[in-house]
Amino acid sequence: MAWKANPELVKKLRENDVFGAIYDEELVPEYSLPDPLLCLDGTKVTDVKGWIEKRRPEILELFRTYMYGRPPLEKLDCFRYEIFDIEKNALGGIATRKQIKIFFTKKEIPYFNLLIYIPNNFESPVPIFTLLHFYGNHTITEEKAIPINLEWDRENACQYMPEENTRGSHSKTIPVRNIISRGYGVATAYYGDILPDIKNCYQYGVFGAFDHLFGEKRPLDAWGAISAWAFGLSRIMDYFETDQDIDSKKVVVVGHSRLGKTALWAGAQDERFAIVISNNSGCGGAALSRRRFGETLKIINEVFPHWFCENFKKYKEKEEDLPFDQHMLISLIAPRPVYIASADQDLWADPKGEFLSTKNAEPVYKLFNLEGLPCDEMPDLNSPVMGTIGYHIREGKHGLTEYDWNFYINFSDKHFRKK
Ligand code: GTR
Repeated sequence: MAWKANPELVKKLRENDVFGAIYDEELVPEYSLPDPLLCLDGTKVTDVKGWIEKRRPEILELFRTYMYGRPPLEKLDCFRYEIFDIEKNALGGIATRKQIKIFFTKKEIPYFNLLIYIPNNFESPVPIFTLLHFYGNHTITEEKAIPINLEWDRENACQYMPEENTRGSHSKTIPVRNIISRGYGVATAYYGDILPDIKNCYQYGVFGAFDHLFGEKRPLDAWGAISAWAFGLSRIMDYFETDQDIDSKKVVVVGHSRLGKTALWAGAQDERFAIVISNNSGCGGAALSRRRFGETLKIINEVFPHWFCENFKKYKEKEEDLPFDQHMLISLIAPRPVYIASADQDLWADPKGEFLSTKNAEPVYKLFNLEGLPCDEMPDLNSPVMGTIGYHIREGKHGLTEYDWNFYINFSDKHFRKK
């Protein structure tokens, strides 16, 4: 049976709503989705060549110009990294830990620390999951060799030094031992080191380092925070290409929530990511904007004005004018496998809208003669579906859980360990 939102929950959300958000399926406006295969000049793409040479670049350009924005530079000429820790006997001997400082310029800041665990009992190079995280690397495991650094308090827009007792406090969101035992490496970094997630982020992180290249004024399509974080993910990928323990052809990029939006945008642009996974990414991520269900473009742009480029603000309450919708973001990942996951109680992120954009990316996968998403309507709760496109809706709240991870690993096994 197809999943449907719990009417009790809908009622409760409606009663407590302060944004004027839609939680009832009946209130979703009528809309029609742009065709991912229909070019701006009115011609229709009918083969892989047309997709790769014409339509894909066109769609990428639309997302860059009107939504996520673009960085002021194409290539980093002074990218450098410094490996400051290698421990072959990490996590009681099951993994090798590496820590790397990744610098964006010749200067000492900005940089971010990449924490990597590589399984010891599997043949290298290994496939690897990579994701940005909301807190410092020391919250992922309890290992004392992971430095505790300043973090950003999002609410108060200031920095603070986390307490020693926060070591391992977010270990549940990245179950490192489980991932390692399945033969995958895992690499993570704190997103605030790439760019702090605050309205006034412009002087910090990669914006502080590169925005002078724009000249006097930030253009209307200058990168927003999601683009900045996605840029960081691509720099992690640059590093992977230099590390012989990592199979850089088998990198899975994952992200939760705003970092799920980021993983999709990183994966859409950077074709080196072999699999892309979005966990509860919602509005501005996997969910269709035109449904205006839960969080809308108006809400997201007003609460988080720094996430997208200036041009995107024009589409507040004008979703139907967008030359794309989020199914086209997912279609940019084709022919590479992509997995989208929702949570039952996370109506703010519009699970049905996440499913529909996933399903509507399928015509592009079909062009490549690939299976797409093997179900026609929304699957039942806790019933993952996996083709080249995967989808699940699990019970519970907004969050990245061990349940989600188990299926991300199964999905990666399905595609990487094919006989
Ligand atoms: C919410 C935001 C969502 C989602 C989430 C998160 O406040 O409205 O778009 O990204 O934060 O990142 O946890």
